[in-house]
Amino acid sequence: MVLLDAHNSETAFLDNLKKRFSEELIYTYIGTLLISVNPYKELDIYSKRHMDLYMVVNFYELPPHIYALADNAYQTMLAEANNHFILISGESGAGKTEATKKILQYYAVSCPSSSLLNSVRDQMLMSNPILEAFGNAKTLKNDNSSRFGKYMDIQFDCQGDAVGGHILSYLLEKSRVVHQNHGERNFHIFYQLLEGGDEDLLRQLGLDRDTQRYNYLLQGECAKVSSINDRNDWKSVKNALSVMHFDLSDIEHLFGIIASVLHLGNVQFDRDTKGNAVLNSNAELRWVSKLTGVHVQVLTEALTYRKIEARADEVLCPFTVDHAIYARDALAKAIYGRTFTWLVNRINESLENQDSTRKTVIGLLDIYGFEVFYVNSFEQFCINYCNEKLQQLFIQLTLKAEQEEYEAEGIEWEPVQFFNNKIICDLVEEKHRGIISVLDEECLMPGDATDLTFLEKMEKKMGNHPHFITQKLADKKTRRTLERGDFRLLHYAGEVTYCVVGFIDKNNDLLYRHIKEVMRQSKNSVMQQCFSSDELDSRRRPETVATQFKNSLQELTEILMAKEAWYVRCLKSNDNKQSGRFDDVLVRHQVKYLGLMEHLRVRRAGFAYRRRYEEFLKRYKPLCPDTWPHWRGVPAEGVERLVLHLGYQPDEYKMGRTKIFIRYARTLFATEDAYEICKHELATKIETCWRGVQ
Ligand code: AOV
Ligand code: MG
Repeated sequence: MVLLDAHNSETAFLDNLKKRFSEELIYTYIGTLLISVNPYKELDIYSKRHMDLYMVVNFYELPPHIYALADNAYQTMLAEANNHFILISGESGAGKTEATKKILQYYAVSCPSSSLLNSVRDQMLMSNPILEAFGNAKTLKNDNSSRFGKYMDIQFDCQGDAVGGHILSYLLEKSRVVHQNHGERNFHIFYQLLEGGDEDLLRQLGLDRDTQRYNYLLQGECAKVSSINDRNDWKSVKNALSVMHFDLSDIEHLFGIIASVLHLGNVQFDRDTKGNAVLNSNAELRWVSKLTGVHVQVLTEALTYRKIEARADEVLCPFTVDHAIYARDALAKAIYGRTFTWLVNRINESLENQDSTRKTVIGLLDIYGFEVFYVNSFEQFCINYCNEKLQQLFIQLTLKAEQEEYEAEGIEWEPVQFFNNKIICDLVEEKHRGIISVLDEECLMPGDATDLTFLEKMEKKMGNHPHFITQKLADKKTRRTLERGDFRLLHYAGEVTYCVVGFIDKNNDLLYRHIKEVMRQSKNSVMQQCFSSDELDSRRRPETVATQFKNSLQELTEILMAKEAWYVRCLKSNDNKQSGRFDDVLVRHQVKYLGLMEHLRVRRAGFAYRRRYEEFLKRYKPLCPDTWPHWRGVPAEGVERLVLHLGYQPDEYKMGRTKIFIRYARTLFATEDAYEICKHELATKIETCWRGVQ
């Protein structure tokens, strides 16, 4: 059952995964790392009965399961009173978001509870449908693809009660609001509102049920998706908003915003005789005005003129039609993106735990997976960069750290070779030299910078890099054709060709100051909070999108590095979302790039468990008469006495400089079981003594 002791070759490993998958055993362990292969069908393994089962037994005693990993993290957190996180990774559609939900459900349902805290749990669970409605969308890879990154801390008190939570969100793919590729949809919430909203609501919002009436919804030509029930999802979202105690007026304003985005998308412009943009009709803008409470004349001016400040004067400069469309789309993206941030903040207010006593946390990281489309743009560049960072973190915390620890502890060790993707992270993020730096330089250049000058600059700066190719450089490095406007990165998970068109614009993410001032006047309370005066007061240029993202990933890395890690590696079983089909080539590719074989080798040759001598002794000293109640000597010697007394065989453990290393988990579990029995006996003895005294 546990692969660690079974096979070492890639083919044997894959055969094992495939055989298990055919028996609907989608979970497999490598040590404590959990592999999950997407079954694309509902399995009867997530019931309350299953949760109860996994709650009471040791990790390896039942078939591998996501609940076992969740429980192990939870029990370790309780026993050691420290912070943990679960890194859930894998490519788009592999099952990360589903895995995250299963873990959250496990904590919400199985942890001890007091009725007071039940509302916290409900709210934690209910944050999901809301954020998925606003932050997920159908893509070609996944009908419910996360278009933002999410890190959620679940806070526990010292009894193990879930008492609060906090969510950090990362870079929402805002461009989807105004543009979708063929076969993809906008964010779910738009369709949910049109499909599920009652007649009265739609009337108040000036909306028609027909999605085809809205320019922002029709480009993908796939408003209806068989796997998605927008009407039911709408009900879940409404229910979730009420569980989270959103005010009725906030809810009204929230939907007003969603509707105003749809109306904005239908605002069209004509050219007047001077070539300037004029509104084609103001019917749509009147709705935007009604829903936002900004006067229609003011809105019209903001979408057709640019305000230029010249000394003490303000001059209005008319837009061309292209400029006006750009301003309209920028406004729609800004409204949606800021509303999403507002939602996350609002959810955090509900999840916040007021009690200041010490808490420990388990963090869940569910981020957009690696993705390659026919055309890849700035969004894929950011998403794939983020996946490089997570792979780097995984390498640092497992393969590299593990081997360095053996070395530091003086444990004999045969090093395992692995591909370190740091070289690709550096290519993207290095100061002054990486792609983001070059892009920022171009973005900050007044005037002449274009997507093509950005490409040329990259060619100059990183032309020799083994993971970077453009058409100019292609002959030397590869035979595969590239268009002039493309650059290709050789990511850890495969090659991706990016089209540079739009990089500068998307990285700048400019919203004219004039438009911000106008939105500030909104009577819609949510909108007011989204466009703050602080932003207008500040004259500093905001950081570019890529740099903000880079910094937020750096902060995330620091948050995670300070915690104990658990891993779920999700594998996609096939590219067609077909239930029960296991595509050997596809799975082999993922096993390769995720470094699972290397992980297996490191774990196999290594030790499943290690603890500092002091900690090990502190916990298990009651198990040996020499160490109980006190061991006054050197901790390492005490530990040696203890494990000899417990009958550890020489191949089961090694003594390092500061820690004991235990090869097999089963050894530790046997020790843990003995400890539980002993603890129970001790408690009974103490109770008997007390009775005697009384
Ligand atoms: P992702 O989060 O990894 O992709 P999801 O978790 O959304 O992928 O999974 C994609 C789809 O696969 C789900 O909508 C389910 O239909 C199916 N699925 C995944 N896991 C399971 C499971 N354990 N049991 C049954 N079906 C499952 V992305 O967010 O696109 O990177 O960006
Ligand atoms: Mg997801």
